[in-house]
Amino acid sequence: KDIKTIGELYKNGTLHAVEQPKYKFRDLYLNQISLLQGDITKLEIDAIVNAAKKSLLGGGGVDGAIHRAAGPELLEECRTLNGCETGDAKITKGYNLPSRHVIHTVGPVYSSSDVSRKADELASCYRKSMQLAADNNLKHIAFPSISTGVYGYPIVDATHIALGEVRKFLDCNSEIKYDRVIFIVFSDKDKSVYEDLIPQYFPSL
Ligand code: AR6
Repeated sequence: KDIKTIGELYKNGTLHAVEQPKYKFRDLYLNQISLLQGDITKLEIDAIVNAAKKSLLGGGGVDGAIHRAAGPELLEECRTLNGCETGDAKITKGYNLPSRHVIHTVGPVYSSSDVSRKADELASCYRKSMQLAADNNLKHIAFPSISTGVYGYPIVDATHIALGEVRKFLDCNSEIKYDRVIFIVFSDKDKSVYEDLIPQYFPSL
């Protein structure tokens, strides 16, 4: 299959990354969507999405990694934002990150007793983040797998929501020209879930 290294995309001017070789891309759906495995803090793009907590004051997981890489100025800007509701998103600069912006979104804490509300909240994270990127004229955005770490959302269910909501957003907002939406996963298991489900939402044409 057509897998490109980040270095090749870099040369094409499609994407920029500070550290190269461990990333592999699979481009799908009119080259608008990529699946990437690696560390989101290394991506030199317009915006990376942070799976944050309501206070926006940092934490573990991807949130901790982003704050560590961005440096203390990110926390300073986050303090001015008065937190963020579950399902909502707020934008900051990227500071020491190679990414120019961070879109902080707060996913739901999973509980099996309230599945449909949790699903709506998770979908809202993707929708609001895409909208915020568009409002700021950002052309590349990378999503980690929101809520599927500390917040316990089952990966298969969460991936259906992530892919379905991004597809819906692109279809409903065809006037917005994203260059690329990236889904970035950490583990091999998460990668295989995305690989299995992506064709349902983004068939190669
Ligand atoms: N790059 C890409 N993906 C990553 C990285 C990274 N550097 N680090 C972790 N992941 P989580 P949540 C993956 O727990 O479930 C924090 O404490 C990870 O493998 O970061 O939304 C916040 O402050 C998993 O697949 O986020 C909140 O309190 C995915 O990112 C809470 O955790 C999300 O895992 C949010 O929990």
